[in-house]
Amino acid sequence: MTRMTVHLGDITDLMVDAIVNAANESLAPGGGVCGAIHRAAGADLAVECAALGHCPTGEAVITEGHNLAPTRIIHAVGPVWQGGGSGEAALLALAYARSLQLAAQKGCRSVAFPAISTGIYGLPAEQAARIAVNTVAGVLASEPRIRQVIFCCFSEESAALHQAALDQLEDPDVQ
Ligand code: AR6
Repeated sequence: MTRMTVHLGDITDLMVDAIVNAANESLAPGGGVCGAIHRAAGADLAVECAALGHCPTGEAVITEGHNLAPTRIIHAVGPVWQGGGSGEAALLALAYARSLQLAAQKGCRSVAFPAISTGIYGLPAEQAARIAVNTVAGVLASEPRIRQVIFCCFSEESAALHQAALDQLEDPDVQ
């Protein structure tokens, strides 16, 4: 069964149980995919995020989907690139893993991720794609409740990097 796929497009167009937002620690509406999600979800999303207040880097929180088709939005805070020696890889992996944990807890069986931290936060796209795919594969191997994960990429380059990382996975059962 293919549980992980790559999609090229806008994450706000996807029909899944939950989409993941590449958020900031203040959970404020920002630019990039975060801006797109807040615009599509409507102003009530910012109100709900403000009530939650804060999310540390490497963690995630969950809100309603508001005007979006997915019933939930998972706000994951990836690291800001500081050269690679500040735990960025581990923090990015944690943000993916925590997002899936929340999705499973809330009964979301299909989840779409953007390429967290590879835009404004500046992580190298190839390294980030490998971390994303390997982390998700690792979680799915012991998390049967999540049936489908989509890596929603906004450029052909990003999609190719995620597909290459998927192709390199050793365990075909989680692919
Ligand atoms: N659908 C899917 N992917 C998208 C979309 C979209 N509509 N728009 C952009 N991307 P970024 P970060 C891709 O900068 O690096 C925000 O202000 C984009 O091409 O959105 O984690 C937050 O509030 C890139 O590959 O997130 C934070 O302050 C990926 O999404 C900060 O930016 C992530 O780029 C987070 O920075």
